[in-house]
Amino acid sequence: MIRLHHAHQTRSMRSLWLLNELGVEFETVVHPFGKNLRAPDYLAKHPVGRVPALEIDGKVLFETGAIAEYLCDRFPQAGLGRVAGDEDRADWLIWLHFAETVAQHCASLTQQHVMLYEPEMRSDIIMKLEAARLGKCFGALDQRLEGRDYLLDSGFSAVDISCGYAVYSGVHYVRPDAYPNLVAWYDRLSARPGFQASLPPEGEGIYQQDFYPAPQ
Ligand SMILES: N[C@@H](CCC(=O)N[C@@H](CS)C(=O)NCC(=O)O)C(=O)O
Repeated sequence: MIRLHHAHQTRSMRSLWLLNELGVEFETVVHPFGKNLRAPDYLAKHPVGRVPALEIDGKVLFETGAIAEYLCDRFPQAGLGRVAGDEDRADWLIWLHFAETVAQHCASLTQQHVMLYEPEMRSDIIMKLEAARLGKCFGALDQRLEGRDYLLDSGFSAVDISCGYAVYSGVHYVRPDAYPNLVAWYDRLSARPGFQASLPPEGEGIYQQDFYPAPQ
């Protein structure tokens, strides 16, 4: 049995979306986002109490990049990985890991705008800086997507999921209108049944607003 430990709208949505695209059987344990992830039984699965953790083949995997690579190797028939020797292997690795460059800005912005609920806990400078840095990442994705439907020349793969999740999170903080290639790609991704099946039930999740503007 494959079991995914997930919290709605967090990075574990990447692994959930990938599992949905792979079409394999799995179960999902949904955790509330918060201190319960530091309970001893969950810390036995993830050493610092984060999501996702994936139970598979008698092991518990953590880190979305490692999970993506493992699942693509384990279920090659889905064609979402690019193995060593494939001409898109280097690009697959680059965009798999660039997804975390993007997501770290989203995580910082989520901490500022959503988790630090008292205004005096927040930093205007960090909110502005992180939004600007996230915008640069949107620019890099937009540039890569010029003339391409997906991040790789060979078509849709797990790296679209990894970066696509980061953009799902990021559009809560940076408006994507200035990045037309990114918008067209994200529209293609978000229409996929696998993406739709990874969304939380109405009203659940970490975002209470569609958009959190940076302070002026
Ligand atoms: N690099 C890790 C990041 C995992 C991570 O930090 N997940 C966040 C959710 S997006 C988390 O569990 N945060 C809980 C917390 O900080 O308390 C990955 O890609 O899996």
